[in-house]
Amino acid sequence: MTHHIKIPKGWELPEHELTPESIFMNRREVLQAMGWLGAFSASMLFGCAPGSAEVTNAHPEKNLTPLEKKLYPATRVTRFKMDRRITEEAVAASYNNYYEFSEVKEDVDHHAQKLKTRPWQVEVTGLVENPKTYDLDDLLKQFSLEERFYRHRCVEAWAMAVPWTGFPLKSLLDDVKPLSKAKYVRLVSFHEPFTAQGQIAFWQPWPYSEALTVKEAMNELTILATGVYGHPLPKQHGAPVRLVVPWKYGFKSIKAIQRIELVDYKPKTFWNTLQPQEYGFTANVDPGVPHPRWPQTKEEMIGTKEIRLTQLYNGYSDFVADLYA
Ligand SMILES: Nc1nc2c(c(=O)[nH]1)N[C@H]1C(S)=C(S)[C@@H](COP(=O)(O)O)O[C@H]1N2
Ligand SMILES: [Mo]
Repeated sequence: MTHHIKIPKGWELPEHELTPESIFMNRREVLQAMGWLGAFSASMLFGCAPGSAEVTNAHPEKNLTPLEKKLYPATRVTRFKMDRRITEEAVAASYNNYYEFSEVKEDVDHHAQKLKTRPWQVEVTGLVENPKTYDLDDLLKQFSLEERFYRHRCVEAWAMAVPWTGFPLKSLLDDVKPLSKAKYVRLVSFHEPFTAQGQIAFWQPWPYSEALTVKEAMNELTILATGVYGHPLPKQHGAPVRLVVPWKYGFKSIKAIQRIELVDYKPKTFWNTLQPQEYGFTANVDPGVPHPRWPQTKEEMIGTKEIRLTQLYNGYSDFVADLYA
């Protein structure tokens, strides 16, 4: 039985509660802090950075390689029940959090096209028996892709339901064989301040990084996604490979991963370093834990604006509750 908890319209979240992830990241602040560049205008700074004018392999979701043409769309797995309508693709693809490119969700899809996502390698290193660097194509060939419908809940109180294509992170970890002293999996995104204008904020802990316990990383819900809506990821969703951990707030699901490191200490992470009171390390979706800026007992679906009650572990208790018992 599914739980259809639908709250009447009119309970919609006030506009001011749907403000961006952080107040730290507006371009004006970035420029003010860079007083030594006062002679340059914003357009000089952001328009003339090497490489930024050139759009490289834009729209990987439309320009499939022969290998990708064989692999997409992947077989759908129905084990993960969906209790709501899937978000429209165009809505999910034009409302994104990706602070490397813009603090304005509606602008991310445009700016993110600058990232060169081919060729791409993922280095898996640290406390493992077989450290290994995978080309994206190695990942696609070695691990079998499947499609899963997952809910996504951002700490900012917006939510979506999306068909990801990917494979369990566990398959990759089994391949490199973590040593028993490895306790955490640290995931690191790219660092290209000349491509990603948000990274000009040098006082922030770039590159974006996240971390899970090894147990969380091995959970069957945890996937590395290479696609969405039946095709490779568009850049704004984190091409060419991102994490998806659907029982945690969205910021844990790090995009454009370049390095995965097994470590024996609790790593520092991007948002937790910037604002620890607002972004806990564990970040399990929990309507019982209030947030200073956003309501956590309810959420608004992007596109339809439907309001729903937020569920503990985002509704994935059956899969993860025993991790925290
Ligand atoms: N590298 C990177 N990954 C990131 C982010 C980011 O700013 N940079 N934002 C996170 C946040 S806050 C959310 S809600 C999701 C949004 O994923 P989507 O844009 O595919 O919906 O990505 C997460 N992954
Ligand atoms: Mo988020």
